[in-house]
Amino acid sequence: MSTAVLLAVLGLGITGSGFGTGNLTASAQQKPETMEVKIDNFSFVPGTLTVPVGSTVTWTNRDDITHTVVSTEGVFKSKVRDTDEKFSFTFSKAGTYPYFCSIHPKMTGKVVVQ
Ligand SMILES: [Cu+2]
Repeated sequence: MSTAVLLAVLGLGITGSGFGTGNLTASAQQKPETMEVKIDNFSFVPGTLTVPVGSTVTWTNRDDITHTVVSTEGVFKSKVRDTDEKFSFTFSKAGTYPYFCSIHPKMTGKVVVQ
């Protein structure tokens, strides 16, 4: 799933053929992107990520222990992610989306969609 989305984004970037496909459809003027958040040493890096509406954010666990990515407001929730496992979510509405790791609740981050 995340590989397919990434390939779709790369393909659109090269051909410039538009944004009409799949879950990357966006109503905003800004170009949707695929952005990465690293989970490293019990932290989300970057802690605050700002993306255009329609962007897909992929979290990758770089720790050797498990983590989760859970929206504080229940918008998204990953399964338990082990080392090098990923979780992706596409943000189709503007807003601020705080999240945390349900295993280590002191780990917090947020995605700002505009
Ligand atoms: Cu954690």
